Amino acid sequence: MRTILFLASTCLLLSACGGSSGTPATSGGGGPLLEDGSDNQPGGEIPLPALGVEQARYRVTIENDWGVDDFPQGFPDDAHLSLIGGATHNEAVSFWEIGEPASRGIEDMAETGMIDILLGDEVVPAIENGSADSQVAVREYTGSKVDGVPGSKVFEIAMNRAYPLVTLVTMLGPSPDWFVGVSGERLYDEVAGWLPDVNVALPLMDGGTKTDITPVMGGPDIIPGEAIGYVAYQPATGVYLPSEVAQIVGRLRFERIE
Ligand SMILES: [Ca+2]
Repeated sequence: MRTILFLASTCLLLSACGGSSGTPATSGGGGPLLEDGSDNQPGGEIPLPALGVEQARYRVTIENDWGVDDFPQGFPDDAHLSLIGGATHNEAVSFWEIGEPASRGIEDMAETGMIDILLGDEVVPAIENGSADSQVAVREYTGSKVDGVPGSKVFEIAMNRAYPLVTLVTMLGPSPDWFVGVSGERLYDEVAGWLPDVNVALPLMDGGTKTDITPVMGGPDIIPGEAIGYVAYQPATGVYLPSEVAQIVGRLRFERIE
């Protein structure tokens, strides 16, 4: 499920979204075309410094595809992606994984939408012990999909070559304990250098700490928490159910800009 690439169609979609939000949809393209087909942006921008530079900056676009047309069961009026929290880090730390129980910080993020426990109790200690480089915190909501247009939000992150991974999470709200995100997504590769354009599909995740399975806050706890897994809306039955199959409800795009 990691780096799933959406080629031309997604680029067009993202460009449209960037334009509508007042953010230029320019790209750091111009480097060599990689085997995975990334950096396929048109336009003759100045090439970015290659491979080995220590630092890079990325424009991050999150898209929310959760909308009433595709997910009609009890679709909330105030549907959104909540605060975005995370870290840039190395392989010595992981903040969440499919098949593992949620940490307290991930549980709180998935249940309440807050990111302070994740950042204060998990990311800060990782920074102090040298396994993480920086916190990521975006304290704004991302709207739902309306009339076929995904909600979107754009922000930037700074990367250091010694910490080539990024973890980002945000609650699908309102919900019992559902969230989307990436865990240890790699933006620097020893062979390819800084990756110019990484696109990730975001499945709907269940944090494993609440029993209810409709898009409503709260409900009974599961103690101890179960493994993080997928939950998916079933159009045939009209309800959400735990799933073995990833159902994509959003996307993250990381475009190198410096
Ligand atoms: Ca659950």
